[in-house]
Amino acid sequence: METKIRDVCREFKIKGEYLSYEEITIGNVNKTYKVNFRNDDGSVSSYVVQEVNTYVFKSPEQVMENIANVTEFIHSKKPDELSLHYYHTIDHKTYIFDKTGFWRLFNYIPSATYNVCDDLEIVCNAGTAFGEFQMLLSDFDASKLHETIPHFHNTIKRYEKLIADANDDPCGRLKEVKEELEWLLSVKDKACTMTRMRNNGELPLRVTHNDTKINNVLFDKKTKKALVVIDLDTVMPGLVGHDFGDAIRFATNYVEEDCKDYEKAGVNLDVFTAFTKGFIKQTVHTLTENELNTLALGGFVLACELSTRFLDDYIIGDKYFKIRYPEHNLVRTRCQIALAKDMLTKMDRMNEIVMTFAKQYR
Ligand code: GN1
Ligand code: MG
Repeated sequence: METKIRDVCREFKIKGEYLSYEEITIGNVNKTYKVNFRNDDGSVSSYVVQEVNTYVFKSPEQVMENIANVTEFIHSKKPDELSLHYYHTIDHKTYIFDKTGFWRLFNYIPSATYNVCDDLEIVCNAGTAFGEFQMLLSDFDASKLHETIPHFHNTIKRYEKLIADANDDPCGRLKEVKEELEWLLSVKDKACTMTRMRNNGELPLRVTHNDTKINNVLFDKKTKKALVVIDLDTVMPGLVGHDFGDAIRFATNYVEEDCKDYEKAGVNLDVFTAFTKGFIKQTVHTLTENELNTLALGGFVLACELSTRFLDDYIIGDKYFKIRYPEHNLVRTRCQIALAKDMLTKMDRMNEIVMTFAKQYR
């Protein structure tokens, strides 16, 4: 791997003396490495090298085109805001696509990231960052975007795939997951509410981030302010409730999304309140009533959707998500189901919190 990483850096014209590399293990699909170089003046510069997962992203060139367009658009509105800068190769491309894979390289931003966080100031700043991200893109021409993963947050299609793969049962794993599958099917109707509303024209399509985990925001270690929203791979047309919901299902969970003690999974309402405050303050003036009314539901929808995706991947033999041990996708499924169940019991309270901030900031 080291030789490949050094080759990639050379192709991206990185100057200086190569020192070392380490894997950054955050992220469930791409492979990410931090690489360190010594400059001529003795200082050290770090870069991020990423191998994009081409099983997941079938047209990675289109992903790069989307990122370039969106980053440029945000930069034109907020020129002083930090952003990831993708380096160019000798032949002026922002990627290398060869038989070893699809590679890209960008600047490393020293910062703090969180997988779980109960510092309410940081959580509120994350809500602000994702809310602002959405607002900055509110007049972005969505027809310029490639749909890099078709039907990404189409919960109905996610369920259809799960059911079809469970029927095929290619790895003989169905017998282990009967209970999980049964529960997911029992809430299918509710979990598909937002997709149905979208199909009926009751929810507007916007340009959304689509992967709003709190670890996709880089924070200043000292001030706790959000520095930049990263991982723009899945920026596509989508629903605001997807972005809010995905953030909620990840950030408000008492435990990490793949915690083996899944009975500990659940919504921390203080964290929910803090995130909601930041998000609503940014977005409230553009949200429709239907959007507001489905924000909290979005958390449940996304927890169910992720459960179907993790469970489906387990059933088909772990093809999509990186796993660190054989039952990893099953553990992820169980943890998301436990979270979804807890969300059902707290849904009224979550809706009240959304409405309180909506009134306050309107
Ligand atoms: C994947 O790789 P990462 O962590 O950025 C996935 C998301 C899931 C997430 C679950 C392209 O994101 O949709 O919510 O794992 N990304 C893709 O942790 O499928
Ligand atoms: Mg991602």
